[in-house]
Amino acid sequence: MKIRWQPVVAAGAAVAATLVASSSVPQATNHATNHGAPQPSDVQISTDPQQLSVVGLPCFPGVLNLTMTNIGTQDRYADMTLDPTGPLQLSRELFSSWLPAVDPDQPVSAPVEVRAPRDATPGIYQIGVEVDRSRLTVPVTVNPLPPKGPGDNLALGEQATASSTHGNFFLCGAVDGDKDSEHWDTLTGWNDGTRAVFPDTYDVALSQPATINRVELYTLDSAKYPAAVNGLRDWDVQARVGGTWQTVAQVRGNTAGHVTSTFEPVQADSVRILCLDGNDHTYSRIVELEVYGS
Ligand SMILES: [Ca+2]
Repeated sequence: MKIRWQPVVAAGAAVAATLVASSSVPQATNHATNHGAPQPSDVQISTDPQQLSVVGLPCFPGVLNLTMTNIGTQDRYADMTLDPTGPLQLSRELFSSWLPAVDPDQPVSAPVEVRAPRDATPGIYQIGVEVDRSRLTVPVTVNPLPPKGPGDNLALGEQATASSTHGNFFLCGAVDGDKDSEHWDTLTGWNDGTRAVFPDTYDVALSQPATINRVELYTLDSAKYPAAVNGLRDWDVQARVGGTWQTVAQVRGNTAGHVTSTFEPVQADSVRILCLDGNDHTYSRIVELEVYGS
């Protein structure tokens, strides 16, 4: 089975699903004792994308953008409830918002992260999305776990932590399998949140202790943002061995987009990039961090 590593949300072809439930129901059929309550058809709901693929790794969420639009004539408050099936875990199961009735209609959106645990049975599950009596169903495919044997990237999708993360970026963006800097402005890559303050740290915890001897770091290096101008310049590669961080490699004065650091094999349970400076001296930027064993 081919495993799709990128969340479907990254695909440009994704188009918002739209449902206006009950919109074909004539207003006259609503029951007579309506004390000014909004009609079910007042809120249009959609999700982008319409379906998701996820993998049961801790730092590999799929992201679903939820949208509610008041298409009626009365200001109102709305609760969108999310109902996941099977092993799916959501970062929220309720999205509530005040929805003023304005012209043109003003959509209100919020993201939800969708995860599956490592032991999730691969298959197709779903998330029910509901406002009043309007309902959508979003299919979610849980793909098999990637191999993590010799020669495989041990950092892929594993739990990342960082000293800080800029609000426009995802913590997990540097372990999502996408090392293409041209995707930087959209979804992939980590950017710290403390401008012109160093050091910054980006850690990834391996699923189990492993003998490692190589780290591949992809910093920002695109046509618009060359590494020599905006990439990571100085950093230490550290491995946590027996609970203690050890520096296993050092990189200084880098201007390349891709740097391979090899070192004597160590048995480690985590890898850290200790970011000491960027070429523009503002932010630490990592598009992808890969860890390999011997
Ligand atoms: Ca990435």
